[in-house]
Amino acid sequence: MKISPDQIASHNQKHSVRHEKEFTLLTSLFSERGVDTERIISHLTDFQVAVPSWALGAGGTRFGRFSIGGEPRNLQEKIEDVGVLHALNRSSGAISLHIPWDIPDDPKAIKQKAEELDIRFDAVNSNTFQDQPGQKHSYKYGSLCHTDEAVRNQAIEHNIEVIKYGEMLGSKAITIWLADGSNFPGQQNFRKALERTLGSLEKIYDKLSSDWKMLIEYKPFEPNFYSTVIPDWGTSHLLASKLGDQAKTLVDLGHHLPNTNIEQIVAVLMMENKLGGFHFNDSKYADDDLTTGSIKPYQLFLIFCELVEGIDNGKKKNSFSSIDWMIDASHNVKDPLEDLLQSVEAINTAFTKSLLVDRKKLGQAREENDVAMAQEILQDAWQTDVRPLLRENRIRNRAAAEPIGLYRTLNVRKKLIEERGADTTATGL
Ligand code: PSV
Ligand code: MN
Repeated sequence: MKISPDQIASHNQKHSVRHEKEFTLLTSLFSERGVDTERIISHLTDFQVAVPSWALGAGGTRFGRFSIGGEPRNLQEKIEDVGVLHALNRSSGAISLHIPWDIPDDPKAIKQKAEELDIRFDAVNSNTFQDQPGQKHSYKYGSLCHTDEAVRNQAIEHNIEVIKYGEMLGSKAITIWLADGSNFPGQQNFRKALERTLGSLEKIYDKLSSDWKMLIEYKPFEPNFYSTVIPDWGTSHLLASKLGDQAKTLVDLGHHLPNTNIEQIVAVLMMENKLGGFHFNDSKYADDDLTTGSIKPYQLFLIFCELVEGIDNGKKKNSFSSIDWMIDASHNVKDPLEDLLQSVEAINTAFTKSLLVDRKKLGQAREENDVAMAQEILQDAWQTDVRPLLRENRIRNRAAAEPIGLYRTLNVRKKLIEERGADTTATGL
């Protein structure tokens, strides 16, 4: 399934009158406020969010999984689906692979397919949280932290293999998330488990080329419910600091206890040049993996405010391109492709609004401890309807004025079902 430039052009034609009206109004409001519209559009054009290879099918819970039909049957088809998303919004020009769910058996062909669709490979993810058929040692009691050196070595080898796959495809980072931890008090020696994890990570880190990053993800609970070896950003940061400059922390928005101030974590990590990447999603309770921006869009905006602050004003060299922007979500009831389009739109919305914040005025309000004014300044940006700007960015980049609208007009899901069948199941969780 491929969306043609003609289909996009005729869709955009239908939206042109309304769009012109809305965009002209917004730019005139912006020029009164001294906002540089072109600067924002150029940031938006450059900003690409990677789609997770494991989120292109309908997810589920341990209670059940309801297939959407037409799910990609292999990696080639997953890349085609990302191609559909990217054609619709021109903001999804990357894919993040999970190994062994998505082993590139023919890396050359996969790379070529991705290049044709203007898609690059973002971080590769290792998986030592599930046992694979025929695997010698089990990860039931942990992987990189395991008490048995043979299990640790198997997990280390797997991570090194993942780096090799990534190298073949042009990835520049490996993301490591460990399910390692304990379910009951007394089960694990916390200090020894962390020391063993560090020792294992050192062996993987040694295999990184100089232009690669190791992204260390943290999570407070699940699947272990008493302790996890890397429960929080502090522990991830500690490991990343001990490992070296190429190791960084990855912030998955769902990996925090309720009401954690994630924007503050982002600010501190940026201060230390240790923010390596993001897994965007949203949640009401914890790792719900819901559509980004569906529950706490204001929090997302505040996170982006810190990102912009850290990039513009940080003493250490942070840049938008030095951070890996990825989605990590699961779709139980929605069409995953529509859901991903919504996530990218929410991310771009928060990003755009954060660029509208009058940083000079905000700095002044902070210096003067004018708390109400500081809030007014944030609200001024937050309350602005930036949809015409996002649409303008898409139209200029030959994407669809209204991505979900065109997706539905073209009956993409129906066509995918005709092509692939109604009962296909994509690999992933
Ligand atoms: C774990 O909850 C996680 O966030 C990690 O990033 C995994 O790689 C991914 O989800 C698996 O779905
Ligand atoms: Mn994640």
